[in-house]
Amino acid sequence: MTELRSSVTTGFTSRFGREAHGLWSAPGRVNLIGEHTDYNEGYVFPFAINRRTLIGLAPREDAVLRVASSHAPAAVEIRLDELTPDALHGWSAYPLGVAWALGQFGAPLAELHGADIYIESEVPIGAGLSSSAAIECAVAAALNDVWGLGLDRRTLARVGQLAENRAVGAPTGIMDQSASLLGEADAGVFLDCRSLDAEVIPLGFDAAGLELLIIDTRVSHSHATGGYASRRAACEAGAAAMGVSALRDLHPGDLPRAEQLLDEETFRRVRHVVTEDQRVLDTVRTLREEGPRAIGALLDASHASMRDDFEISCPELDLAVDAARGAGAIGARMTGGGFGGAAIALVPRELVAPISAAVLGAFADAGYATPTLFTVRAAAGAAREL
Ligand code: GAF
Repeated sequence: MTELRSSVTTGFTSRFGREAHGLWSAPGRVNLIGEHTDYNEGYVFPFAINRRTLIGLAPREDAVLRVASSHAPAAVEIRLDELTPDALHGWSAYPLGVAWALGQFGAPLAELHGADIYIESEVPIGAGLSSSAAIECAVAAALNDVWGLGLDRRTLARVGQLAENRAVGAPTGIMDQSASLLGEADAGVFLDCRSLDAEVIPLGFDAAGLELLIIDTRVSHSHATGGYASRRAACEAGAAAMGVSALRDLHPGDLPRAEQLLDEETFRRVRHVVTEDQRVLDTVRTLREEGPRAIGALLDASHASMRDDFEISCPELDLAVDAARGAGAIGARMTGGGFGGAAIALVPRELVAPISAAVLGAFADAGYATPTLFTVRAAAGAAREL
């Protein structure tokens, strides 16, 4: 983090020719369990990770917002009164979309001063660890502070989601931003995506001698394209056919009726969501009653459901999960929106090296690109750093 701080400080000065007035950061997230349940108003159990996006910001005298990033050669600028989703394109739609979305939540954009913002991130892009939410939440936290808006963290999560839905055009749910804003060290965020009630629950991985291993397949995904939206549409069609406002209202006991009513594919989509909601509840209960070593079968079942019923896995993710499990992982599953990105494996600390070697060997044997492996810890949510 110290290195990232000095890099952002220097980057800000070289892009804008003056010093940043403050630094804010927000983490990426890993989802322990509860996939594609958030937009169905169900349950999720992610945690914020110790990989962060850091931004430097300095207010401006005029009403212009300028954003620059270590990944982009040129800054993008726009007047605050010109902010609309249609005016935003490419990477800058994430930070600028947040400014627009704050306006939708009451920020008087026409009366506010602009700002210069510089962004750097250590959250891998496209790995399913929500580099996008990390940008959105860092910017939301910063503008909320400098504009004196006083919005609470749950509202800021909705701001980030609105930016992603309307400015970026990805029809995603509320999970990633909630994890990035509400996360705490060594704990998961158990979120009811209907009420937005969140409970921070200790994970106990460290005390149990466990590590969470990320296997980034480097198969890249984007949620602004087809697969994610079509899964969401299938869920909404399934809910409508079953006469409920969201799949959250169905329970495993409703599945026989769903099977009779729905076509075969929609039924499998619905079965994933309904059983996944139940697995989140079971994971939280098991964690509390028996500790983290007992949740492996739930992680495994979640992966099977995404592979077979929701069909959002890919051969690389399946191989990562199988190889990790075969080498002694307690449980493993793909994480995030799917169609690429990363798998997670819950592993005894002493097996991190042999499991990593087994995964790398399996990928080499299959002729797949070499995955990136690293462990993550649950970390604190968005914060002002300086
Ligand atoms: C992506 C989305 F952004 C989340 O809202 C969630 O739907 C997830 O995919 C799947 O669980 O990360």
